[in-house]
Amino acid sequence: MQWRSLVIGLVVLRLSVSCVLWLAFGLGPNLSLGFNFHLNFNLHKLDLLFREDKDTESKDNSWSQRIHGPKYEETATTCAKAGGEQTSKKKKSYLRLFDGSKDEYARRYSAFPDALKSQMKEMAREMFYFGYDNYMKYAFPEDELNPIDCEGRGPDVLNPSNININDVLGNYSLTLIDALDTLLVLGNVSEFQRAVKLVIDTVSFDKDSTVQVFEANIRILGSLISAHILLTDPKQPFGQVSFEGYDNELLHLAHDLAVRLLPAFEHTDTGIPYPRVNLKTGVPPDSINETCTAGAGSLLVEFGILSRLIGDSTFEWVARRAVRALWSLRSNETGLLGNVINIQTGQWVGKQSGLGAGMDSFYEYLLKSYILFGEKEDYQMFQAAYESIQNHLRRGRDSCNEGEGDPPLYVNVNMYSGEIMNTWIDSLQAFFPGLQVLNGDVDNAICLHAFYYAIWKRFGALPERYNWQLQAPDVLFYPLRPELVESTYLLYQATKNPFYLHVGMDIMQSLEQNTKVRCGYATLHHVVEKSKEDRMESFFLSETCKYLYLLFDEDNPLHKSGHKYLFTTEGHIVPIDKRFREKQWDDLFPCEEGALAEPESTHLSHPSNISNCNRIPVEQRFALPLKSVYMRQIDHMVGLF
Ligand code: DMJ
Repeated sequence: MQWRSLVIGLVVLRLSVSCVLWLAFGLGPNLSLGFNFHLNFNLHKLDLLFREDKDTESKDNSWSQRIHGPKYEETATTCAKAGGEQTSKKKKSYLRLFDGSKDEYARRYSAFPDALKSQMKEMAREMFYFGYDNYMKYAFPEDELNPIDCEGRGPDVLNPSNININDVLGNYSLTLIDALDTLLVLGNVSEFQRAVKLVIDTVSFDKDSTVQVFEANIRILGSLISAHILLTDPKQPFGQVSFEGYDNELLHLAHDLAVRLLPAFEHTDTGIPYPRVNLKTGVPPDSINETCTAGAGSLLVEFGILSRLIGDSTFEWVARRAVRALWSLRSNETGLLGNVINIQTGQWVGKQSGLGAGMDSFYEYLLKSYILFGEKEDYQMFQAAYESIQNHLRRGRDSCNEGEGDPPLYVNVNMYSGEIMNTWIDSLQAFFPGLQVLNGDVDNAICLHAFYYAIWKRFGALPERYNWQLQAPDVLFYPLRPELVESTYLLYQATKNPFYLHVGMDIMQSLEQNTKVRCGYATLHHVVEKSKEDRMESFFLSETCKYLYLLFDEDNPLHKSGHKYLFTTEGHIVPIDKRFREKQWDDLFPCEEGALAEPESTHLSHPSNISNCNRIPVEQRFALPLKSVYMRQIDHMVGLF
């Protein structure tokens, strides 16, 4: 209790100081405990420091100007002048403030000994088993483990409108299914086989459960087909995984589930699916007609693989129709999509365009579908979407590792006007650097990742929403999400820079320190106070632990077998296999034309089979991925010092 009083005391003190400063100098409130009020990331003030003696130079790259326009900049100037010392040091560049011979960043992140790597690998393994074993002991066959009370959790039958729980939990042993391929990544063939048999013997989808189509698809369907493919792979790269008597039961289960999801695609005027179905009875009569872009448009990877495995185009057809419908409704002006749409009218109900909640995996699956199936239209859509994102969502300096200006950041904008809608970024957006790596844009990936890592360092977690202008979380919980570690892993694969091993170690240590409880790892209710909720989401085992383990396990068969694997949005592994690229049926949409106009111009390069490592300049491979001056800048901007 004492530390809590101390923290509360500090917060009160901090608020009082902020208040006084706000009244005296107009510096604005800042909830940071770091007493960094001299630069509180009110961006207009920060920009002033970049001016140096280039007062006449265009500052197109500053967030504040691109966010608020030049008028705002003028007002801000007056405001910041009242703020004190910075403007009097007009000749001093902001970046130069951070330059110096003592580079503790380079020292801290420059090497990662092999012994430490092995230790971290073991730590990730133990983390997984602490969650998994306790789930099996206290919760199975229920969906999730309540890690504080050491109990199982199923759907909230007493409160059907509790979608936070009921969208995901379907009374189908969710955590066990979601964890299947992580067992193989950890090399535990016998437990994988035992788990597969348990699933075959105990799981049925003939349940009166209303679940979200998207969640059932990525967590259950995706895991079943991934496990099936790994089991039946003739090369058995993960060891002798196949077992006698396996008769494609996982594939049959996946098929059965997919058939139960199909009603979502019926009676919709646009082809965009309903968000939820009851596994027994189909779309509930009181279903809403609104869905989010990611929910409706991220089904193609799993549905496409299923279709190609069983030779029935239905699943791919409905998923592809939904993607095309969403795509055709993008703004003519910006090329952007909104985040919520009416599935009957095609009207955008949510006009916010961003990279996080409601939109994230839509972009992800355009590129991943292309990589898996080789359908040109998927890449054309991705390419055009990426260009719109770079044009309208990206703020900050042009180059991650060069020049002056704010660090690049992707903001939430109105899909039609491109105007900024708020000043927060969400925790889900931390997946985007991983997608940028996959697209060969390692430079941008490095910067965005660095921003999220700085937020992580400040809170020991990622708040669900972080307000970059206030330097404070807007939404405070952290449900053990994997996105930052996923990007960290993919950036390490692309660069092999030890910096990313340090990031992984930091993440793992914070998880141990802040989220470990009696029977597992618990959702953080409040990233500042570190209070907890009694919930361990299934993606902690399927993604967070998997990516952490793989980060430190360079010799994993996934890296060494010679196969190339793709991670689904739930972290399930699927081989990039010729058989998924072979056409089994004629064009799914033979008579339509023009649904997918070629993007007018593009300077984006096609992903190639050249290793991403080769795209990193040699000198950068042995230095920090982001120059320390820029790392300091970001750390400062999130209130770390
Ligand atoms: C997971 O279910 C998936 O990663 C999904 O794409 C987004 N949300 C969670 C993890 O945060």
